[in-house]
Amino acid sequence: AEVIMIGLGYIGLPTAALIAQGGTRVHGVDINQKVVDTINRGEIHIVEPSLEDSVANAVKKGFLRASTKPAPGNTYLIVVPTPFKDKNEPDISFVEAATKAVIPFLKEGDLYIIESTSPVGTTDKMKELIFQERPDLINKLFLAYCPERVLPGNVMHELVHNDRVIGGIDDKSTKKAIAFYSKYVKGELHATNAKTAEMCKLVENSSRDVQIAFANELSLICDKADINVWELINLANKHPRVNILQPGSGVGGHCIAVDPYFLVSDYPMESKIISTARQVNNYKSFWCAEKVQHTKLKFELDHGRKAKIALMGLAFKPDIDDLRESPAKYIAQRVLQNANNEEYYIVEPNIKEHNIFKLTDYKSAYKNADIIVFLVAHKEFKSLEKIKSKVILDFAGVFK
Ligand code: SAJ
Repeated sequence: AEVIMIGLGYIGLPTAALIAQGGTRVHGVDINQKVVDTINRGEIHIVEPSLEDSVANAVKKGFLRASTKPAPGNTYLIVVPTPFKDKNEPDISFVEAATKAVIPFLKEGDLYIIESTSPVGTTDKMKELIFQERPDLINKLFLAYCPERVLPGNVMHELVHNDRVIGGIDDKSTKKAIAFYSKYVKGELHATNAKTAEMCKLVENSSRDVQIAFANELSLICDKADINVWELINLANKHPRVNILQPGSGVGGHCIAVDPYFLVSDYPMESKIISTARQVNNYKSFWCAEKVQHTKLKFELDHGRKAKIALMGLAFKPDIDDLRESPAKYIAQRVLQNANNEEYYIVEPNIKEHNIFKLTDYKSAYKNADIIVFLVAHKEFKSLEKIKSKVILDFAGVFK
C-alpha cells in the first residue's frame, strides 16, 4: 500500500477512509482483531455520521484494508491514543510502540507523520528512536507532526475543510508533509516546526478549557448572587469585544478535559491559569452533585416525604452517545452514591441500554419526578414544557 495508517479509532479510521476514497491504497493497522475484522467487512465500530458509507466504499473498491500488522508503504501515519499514566502524566507508550512497529519497514524517502495529541518534544524523541535503530536512514527520511482538529459528529466534513498546522523536523520534512495533506485537505495548510505544531494542538484545547472555566466560575458567582447566568452572559456578549462561552455541568470528552494536563505536567510553574481552569471545571461537576444533595434534603423538609429525582443526560456533550470522561455521568454516579431511598430516573435519550444505569425515557421521567436535574442540553429536553410545580436544577441551560 501507499499509506500505512497505525490506529483505526475516532480519527485514524475516518482519515484512512478519506485517503482511500481518493484512490490511494491504505493499509490500516489496529491491535484489536475485532476492529480489523469489522472494517474488512466494510463496517465500522464507532458512531460518526457518513463514515460507514465511506469505509464500505473504500473497502469494496479495494483501496482500504485493515490488519493487526503493519506492511511496507511510503507514508506512515501514527494516529493512536496518548492517555495518562497516574498523576496526570501523559503516556506516549502507544506512539512509541507504533513507531517501533513501523521502523523495520522504513526506507529512504519515506514520510512518517504523528497525528496523535502529544507532549511537546515527542516528534524529536521518535526521531531519535528511529535513527538509533536505523542509523542507515539518517537524513534520508521525512518526519513531521500534524495534529487533527476535527469535532466528533462532524468529522468527515472537518477532515477536509479545517485548516491544518504541519511541522516537520526540518524544512524538507515540512514541505513533504504539506504535499501529502494537500491531496485531500481543502483547508489551508500552515507550515511550522514540529515543536510548535505539538504545542499548538495542546494550546487550542487548553484555550477552550480556560474559556469554559470562566463561564463555569461565573455560574457559581451568579448562583450566590441570585442572578440568571445565562441572561448575564447573553447580555455581556452584546459587547463587541466580549465572547463568553456557556457554563455547564463540567467539561468532558477525551480532548479538552485531558490535553491541558500535557502542558501542566511539563510546565507546572508556568501554567497557572491552565491548571486552575482544570480545577474550576472539575469542581463545577462536584458542585452540581452537592447542589442536588442540598435540593433533595430541602425538598424533604418542605414536603415531609422523599423526592423523586430525574437526572437528565449522561453524555459528555449535547446530542451524542459518548459517555467517556463525561461530567454528567460522574454527577449521576455521585448522586446515586448518596441515595437514601429517594426514587431516581436516569435519562439518556442517545443510548438504549447501559450496563450500570437503568434508563428511563425522558418524557415519563420529566412527568413523574419532583426534582429535574438537567445535566446535558440534549435537543429532546429543550422541547419539554416548563412546569411551575417542579424544582428544576438547570446546570446545562436547557431552559436558559
Ligand atoms: N462545553 C461547555 N461550554 C461550552 C462549550 C463546551 O461546557 O461553551 C463542554 C462540553 O459540554 C463538553 C466539553 O466542553 O463537555 C468539550 O466539548 P467541545 O464541543 O468543546 O469539544 P470536543 O471535546 O468535542 O472537541 C474538541 C475540539 N477542540 C476545540 O474546539 C478547541 C475539536 O476541534 C478537537 O479536534 C477535539 O477537541 C480533539 O480531538 O482534540
